[in-house]
Amino acid sequence: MEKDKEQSNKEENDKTRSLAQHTTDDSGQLLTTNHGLRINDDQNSLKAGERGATLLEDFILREKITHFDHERIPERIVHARGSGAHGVFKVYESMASLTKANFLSDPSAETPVFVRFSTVAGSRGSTDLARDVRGFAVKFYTQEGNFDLVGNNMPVFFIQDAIKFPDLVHAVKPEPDNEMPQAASAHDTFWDFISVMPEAAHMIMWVMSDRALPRSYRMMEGFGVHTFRFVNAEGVSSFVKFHWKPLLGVHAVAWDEAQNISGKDPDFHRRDLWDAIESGSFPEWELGVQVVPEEDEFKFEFDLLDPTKLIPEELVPVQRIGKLTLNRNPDNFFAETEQSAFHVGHVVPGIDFTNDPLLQGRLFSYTDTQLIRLGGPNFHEIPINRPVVPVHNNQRDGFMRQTINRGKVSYGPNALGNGYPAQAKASEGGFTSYPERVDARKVRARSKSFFDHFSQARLFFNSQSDPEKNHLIDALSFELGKVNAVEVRERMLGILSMIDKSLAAAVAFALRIPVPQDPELPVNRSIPADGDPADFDSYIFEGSLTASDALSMAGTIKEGIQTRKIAFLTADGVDEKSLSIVRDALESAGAVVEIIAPRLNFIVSGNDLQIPVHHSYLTAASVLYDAVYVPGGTNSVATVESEADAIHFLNEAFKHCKAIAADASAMQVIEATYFSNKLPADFTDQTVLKEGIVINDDPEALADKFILAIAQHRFWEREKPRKIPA
Ligand code: HDE
Repeated sequence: MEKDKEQSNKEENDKTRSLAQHTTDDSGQLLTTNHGLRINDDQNSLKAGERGATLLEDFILREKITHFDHERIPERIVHARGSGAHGVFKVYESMASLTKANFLSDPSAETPVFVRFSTVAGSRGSTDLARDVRGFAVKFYTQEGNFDLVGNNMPVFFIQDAIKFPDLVHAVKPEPDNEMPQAASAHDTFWDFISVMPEAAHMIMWVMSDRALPRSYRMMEGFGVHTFRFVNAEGVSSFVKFHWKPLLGVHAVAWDEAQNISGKDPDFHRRDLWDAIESGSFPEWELGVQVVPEEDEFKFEFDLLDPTKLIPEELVPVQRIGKLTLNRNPDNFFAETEQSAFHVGHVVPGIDFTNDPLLQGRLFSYTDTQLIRLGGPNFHEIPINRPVVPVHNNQRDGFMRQTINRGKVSYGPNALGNGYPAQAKASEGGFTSYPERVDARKVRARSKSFFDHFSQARLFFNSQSDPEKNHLIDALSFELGKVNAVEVRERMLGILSMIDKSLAAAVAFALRIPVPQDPELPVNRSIPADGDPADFDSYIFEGSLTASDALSMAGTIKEGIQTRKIAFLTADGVDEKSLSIVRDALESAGAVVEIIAPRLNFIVSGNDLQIPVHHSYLTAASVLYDAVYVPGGTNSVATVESEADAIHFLNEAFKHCKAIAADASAMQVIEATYFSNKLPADFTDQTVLKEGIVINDDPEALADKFILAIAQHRFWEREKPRKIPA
């Protein structure tokens, strides 16, 4: 059923995107060279005798090796590691009162999209589970041309001006002398830079929070970050912030877990996205907008043009205006995901820019980077980048030109070509920039309205639940613990103390150094040129909002267990009922159950049935699952109890705060874990602990409670007590 739906979606997408697809299918075909010559022997090169030297004449060998030698292209300078998927977007109701963008005005239109998720700092082959920002780039193939919403999973950014981007990236990338560490911000140069960039304070809170460790790409939010403009058919503009809200909620893994996943399955997020789409569990997000009328531009305590600020949802609610569904995996990673080229400057009529200085710099960067990465100016002709509407202009030639333009005329205006291609009037969909009034001196300066660097960092910290605050403190203690230069740690404590004194004290406690008493704000252009760095108090503003629920993940959607992965720890002799009743219940609720046993292929149940095994203890690991269950059956339970890997599996699941269930007859396995002595003395086999442990002798009752527990995602309360006083 789901497969049929997927197939029809695939056909629909293929149809809509037929212009953009150049697929090839080799099945049943004979081997040829790149120029169509059929190849008779692809196993042996041409030699002077069977044991002789290879001949230069062997054009087939040379063509093949040359192509291979050139198979790699430069990886993206940032966001090198990523995964993509195709899908569709549909607006719920016409947004025509706010924007003339066609794809946001017609609820019956299904716009094909390609989405690429990424980490930022790591190389193309690095782990998915690095502590990092995630890219969330969406290409809408609209009937008015491509619109790229090139966002992140965090709503703010490190810097306020594009001119600092190369510095930020040099600081976070592996250090230049020894190329270490890979895909990690926990090193001296990153924190040195941050410690003298107070404007990064807010973003640092996000990157040190669990948002930097998503459980899945399917379970993270997306943000356009900058304030953009909507412009309607009457030319009226409003400011807009874009959001993506995942229908599965926003969930993260634990830091210890993330580091383990990086070893056990560095492709964890890539695999998760791929598997969900292959199985028909299509990931979905709602597109949200926060709209601010033009006349309210100066109504806020922060500047709408400052990309280190968000608009709290309490001040401007997020309206959900449409849905994105990812329903098709790419056919070829390189051709589609790797060659996809996004650009914030790809807009359609009805969407326009603001003067956010970070956005303005990005408008230059994205085309420039594709020129080097994709080898020339014709990257828009690569199938994944082509619009679904035809392209007509007088641009010609260049490396790898695909289009065969007919005729003599490649200029305009022209008379020989009857004036075509002709400019489109606004009424014909021609793009006109919003005629924002500009009357100013040319200056290299920052607006004073950008100089509050701490109030929203504080808002974020204050909005976190206790476990989230603990994680943030642990993350800062970890990262600064990996920094060798003590003065960098000290300067960072100074920055933290400007955000929140108790936060700074908790990190200082872990580092065992005092919080500097009179920290100075670094002398750079993050404070007014005539400002006194020693007078940092004057740059510490109190925002009027003290907390915002939307900034915490604690209150996120916790309904259902669709696509959650559950491990069953088993062995020969398993009680078939205790296994299959729970498995069937979990699967009917949409979860994915995997049977783990000492050996592969199958186990034999107590009643002599063969049950397929997905993984042995060798290839499975607790960190790759959301929850774990130990079914009954005397021999199975005895084997699992004596299997060190199985006990480790449960211990890790407990440490990472996951739901754990066991048939009451498997209690001896639970007793072999380190957490058995944490269970209360009055623990009975009918109890569902608030910590998410379910033991029951009735598989049906157990399954019901287990499903409720898995849906909670994590029982963070199991962790150590809070680190900072209330
Ligand atoms: Fe990017 N960014 N960026 N960025 N960015 C790139 O373009 C850049 C920024 C984002 O999946 C590059 O094609 C500058 C903010 C995503 O292919 C490059 C500045 C946000 C992706 C570039 C920023 C982003 C990129 C590298 C500061 C969130 C991956 C490869 C002015 C709103 C897109 C490429 C994909 C990629 C430049 C800041 C998001 C070099 C100069 C803020 C999701 O052009």
